[in-house]
Amino acid sequence: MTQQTCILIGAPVDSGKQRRGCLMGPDAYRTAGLVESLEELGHRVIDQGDVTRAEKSLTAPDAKIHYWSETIAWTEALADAAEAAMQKGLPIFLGGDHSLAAGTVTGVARYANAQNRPQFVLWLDAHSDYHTPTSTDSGNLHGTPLAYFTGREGFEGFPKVKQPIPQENVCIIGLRSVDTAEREALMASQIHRHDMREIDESGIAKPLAAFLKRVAEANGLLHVSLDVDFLDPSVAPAVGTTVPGGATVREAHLVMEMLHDSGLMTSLDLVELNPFLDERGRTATLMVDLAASSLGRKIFDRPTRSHL
Ligand code: 6HN
Ligand code: MN
Ligand code: MN
Ligand code: MN
Repeated sequence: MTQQTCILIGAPVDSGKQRRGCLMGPDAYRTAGLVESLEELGHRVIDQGDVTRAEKSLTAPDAKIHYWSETIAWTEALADAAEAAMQKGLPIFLGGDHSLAAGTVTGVARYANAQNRPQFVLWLDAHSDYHTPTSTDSGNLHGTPLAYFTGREGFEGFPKVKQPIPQENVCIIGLRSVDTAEREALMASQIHRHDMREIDESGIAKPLAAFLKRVAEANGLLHVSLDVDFLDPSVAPAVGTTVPGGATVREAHLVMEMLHDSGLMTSLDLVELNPFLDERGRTATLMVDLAASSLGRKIFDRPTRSHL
């Protein structure tokens, strides 16, 4: 198995929504044994501690938007941290809510651009997070990062996205809660989207294998953004935006195991964990186990990548 240098980067971002608690995420992952689990797999692990952000006071384009300045400051800080970490190994961003992906994805995309390689994004989530600051009803910016890094409008005040991720390089799996404005924009886009109905009917391996094949053929870099609510709330209760009907423990592990087999994942976000809502650490532990699967933990070795 190839040994990786895993760079752990705490991103205690809590500005993407009003319910507080995601700022405790990075320490919950550390407490649940993330470092030890990855070291046990033979990887080198460097925990860089938590990123900090600047203080800013900017005016939001609309009064309904929550924590505009804080989220912009996090985006700047995390984009820089992500770009720098890509030079050193495989960054794992310990969130923090999903607004952090505005920074992490644009940062890794800057690195990909410098390498002359295309950046791909796998978004594992109940939600599409494809609102713009104009279309959002809730005003919660964790519902917007995918719109930001694909270059949609309405983010003036945020760092300008110089290398937007092409729509066809994005694949969302796990969808079951999409707002009307997001649905219309998604339908008009080239973003690959796979809802739970499709997973129920044809299984989760099929759309993932097709996407991984395209990443491999393009010699792309692959950022994976894992939202806790991709999972069913019965197994992952520690999240503010629970939606019933999510991925099972095995479906989620299969995704991570296939990612490992593909050898394509170059960066990873673990987002939306709210330890304040957890039950004896079970959600944090499951997320750590999923990260371990994506980095090579398996039940038995398999001779070939038969599903690809
Ligand atoms: N997440 N679409 C809803 C909103 O408020 O815009 C939910 C967003 C959830 C955000 O999954 O990271
Ligand atoms: Mn999300
Ligand atoms: Mn979500
Ligand atoms: Mn597809």
